[in-house]
Amino acid sequence: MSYRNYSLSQLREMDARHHLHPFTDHKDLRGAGTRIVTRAEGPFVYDTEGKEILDGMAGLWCVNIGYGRHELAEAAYAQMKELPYYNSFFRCSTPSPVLLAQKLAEIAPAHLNQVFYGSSGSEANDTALRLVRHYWALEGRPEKNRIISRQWAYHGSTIAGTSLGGMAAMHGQLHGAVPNIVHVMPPYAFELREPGESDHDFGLRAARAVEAAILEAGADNVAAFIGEPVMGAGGVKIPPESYWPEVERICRKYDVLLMLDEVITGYGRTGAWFAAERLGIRPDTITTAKALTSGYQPLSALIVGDRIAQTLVDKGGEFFHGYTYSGHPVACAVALKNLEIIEGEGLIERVRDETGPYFAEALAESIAGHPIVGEVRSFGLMGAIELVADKETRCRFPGEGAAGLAVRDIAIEGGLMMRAVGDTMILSPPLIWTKETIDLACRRIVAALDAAEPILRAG
Ligand code: PXG
Repeated sequence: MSYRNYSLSQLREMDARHHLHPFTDHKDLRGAGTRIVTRAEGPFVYDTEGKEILDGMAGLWCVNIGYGRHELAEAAYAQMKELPYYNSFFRCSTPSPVLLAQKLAEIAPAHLNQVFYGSSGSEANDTALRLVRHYWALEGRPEKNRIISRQWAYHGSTIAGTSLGGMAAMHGQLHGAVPNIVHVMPPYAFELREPGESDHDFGLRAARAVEAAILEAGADNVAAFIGEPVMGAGGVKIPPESYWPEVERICRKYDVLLMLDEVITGYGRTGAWFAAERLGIRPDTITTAKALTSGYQPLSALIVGDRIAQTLVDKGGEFFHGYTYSGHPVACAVALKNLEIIEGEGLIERVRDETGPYFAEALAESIAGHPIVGEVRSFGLMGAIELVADKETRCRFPGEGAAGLAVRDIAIEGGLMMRAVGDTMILSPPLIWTKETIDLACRRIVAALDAAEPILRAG
């Protein structure tokens, strides 16, 4: 039955009655109701009232090729007709995950050549956590199992994802995290840099927090460090250039594996297939999901380095882990078509050479000077705008996060979907955005900031 048989108020009422939403205060939602999005095309989404909204978040950081790409629908349809599902357990395989694994090995850094599939970034990180611990156990060092992560990290919402992540509110509801995971300071200069400290020095200090955690545990007890190249859900926190090379040096020094979570940064967002390339580092695992299919199908791929894969093969023994939908043929067929489009349309080069630099300039020129903006920053097509009450002191508005929510709601009303992380406004647009789309977004951001300012100042 089509949703068109229902009125907007009926849909909203059924939503409220039966649908528990992710990351939602349900009491609050029952009062406010949901915006029901029914259709999308190119860079725009449309709600039931026909309102057109420029999607500054690419869905949830995932719709890299934009909406309405029928080629992906056709790839799914063809695969469903031929073989909708078969598993990859028990010495079976199907063609599309095989072809996709080969493609991922081709585009990933040279030493990463094996792929383990799941359906979400959270699952992929669960796999990554098990795999690095299994690796050290196979190497005869089962006690080398501690994982170092960072405060404000987001690695998913399953128990492993939440435990790896560093979101205090999520940990508060966990009632028992996966043991042996510790969190160190993130490289978030806007709030953590000392007065007079250079970006470079701050980056080194943040990296050395990783070393301190290794030394505290004893290197023989530390399996891996995990981090997002640029923290996404934590607020587009971009590390100083000194950070990642120093983290990598420290990991190598103590023989600690380096796990990169590229669920957001993977597949072009930073102007490279993977941010690892841009940062010039050699991770042992790369977690990917989201833009692997541009969100058209749920699919994740943990891309595994030769060192770990070789041990799995050489030592043997079953790795007791996997999901019904590991290597789902329809999702993998859609991913193959998506990667073909990203490559064929030169979207990565476009971000690297054209829209990424233009996005940075546009934020600096049209947003940074606004009286309630304390900083703008971007990395490829990920951007952040820090809201402040006082530009000089960078003092925030009262009521933590309230300014962010106000600006977000005004921006959506004005036709731009932005996300707020506390008082940091976030953008992560589809890679199909042009310079003109960036200009349009900036006009809508300025309008939202202008409209919000008097309201925020009035308290
Ligand atoms: N790692 C990273 C770096 C992510 O950003 C995940 C893992 C988990 O992926 P799944 O597919 O299990 O959700 C993510 C997901 C937000 C938001 O509000 C961000 C994510 C998911 C939902 C909301 O910014 N990132």
